Amino acid sequence: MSGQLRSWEEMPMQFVAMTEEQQGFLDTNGYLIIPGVLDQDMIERLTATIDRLYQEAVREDRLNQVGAFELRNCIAHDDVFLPLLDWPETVSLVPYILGWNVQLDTSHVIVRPPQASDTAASYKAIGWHRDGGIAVRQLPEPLPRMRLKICYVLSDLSQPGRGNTRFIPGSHKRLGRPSHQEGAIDPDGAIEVLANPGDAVLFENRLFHAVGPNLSTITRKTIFMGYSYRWLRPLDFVTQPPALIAKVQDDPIRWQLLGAWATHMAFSLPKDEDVPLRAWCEEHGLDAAFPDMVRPAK
Ligand SMILES: O=C(O)CCC(=O)C(=O)O
Repeated sequence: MSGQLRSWEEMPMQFVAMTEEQQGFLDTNGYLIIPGVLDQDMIERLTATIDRLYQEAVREDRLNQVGAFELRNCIAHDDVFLPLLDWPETVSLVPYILGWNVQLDTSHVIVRPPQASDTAASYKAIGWHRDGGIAVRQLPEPLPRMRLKICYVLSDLSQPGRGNTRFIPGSHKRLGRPSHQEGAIDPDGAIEVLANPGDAVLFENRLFHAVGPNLSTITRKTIFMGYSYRWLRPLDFVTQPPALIAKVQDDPIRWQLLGAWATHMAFSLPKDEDVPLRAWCEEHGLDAAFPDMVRPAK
């Protein structure tokens, strides 16, 4: 590990409180933008690594069918992604939303290079969907909130048309697919998410989202880190490589977030040693603020 990552190794997850305003916005809209969470040094290190991985993929003809670069479970590919596992300004918010019984369930680099200028405005790199794969088709509605993603923005997405993720605010609480007027590019109420390098965009699994064309000259670079209840299966891996878990074995919360366990029923009836994040929540008063969500009866 580099010197900078070693300092992260030595510091346990810091607590950053979620404000009532943030909680209210997320509850109403299904997403939340947290500005400026990555410092310039982190932006540069992540970008340099993603640029290298992207160039390798271009050389080896590994872009996907829409010309984008995707790297699933990126946290197992390069140590530069490891600090995002418990990045204080964002991951501190996860227990407010899902409680302490959580894991990382995806870490996904997505790079979307500029597209041909004659690409239709209605083009979608990914169509409108909720997150969770097959689960969201097999579960009856209304769906529960089960997962959330934190998108770290590395390139300038402050203007629309740059391959920005699109959301339908409020769609997390509605039944069925969003209404869509005939001939309209997007369903009613759709927005393009605008964000600057270093910003994080948190959104929950029920929110309808899609990706439009990148008609700019800027290559869109993003990392999606997902968190969910530990009794759900992860999205883009089965279990993390033991060598990766070994890197965080001295930090109980990182160990939990990477999906490690201590007891044989850890995922259905966790004991305290399976879920050290529980003690962390208690230490920071989250059990008092959210008694049902954060600290169900033992
Ligand atoms: O914005 C993107 O590139 C894809 C986001 C998305 O659809 C997802 O993470 O499920």
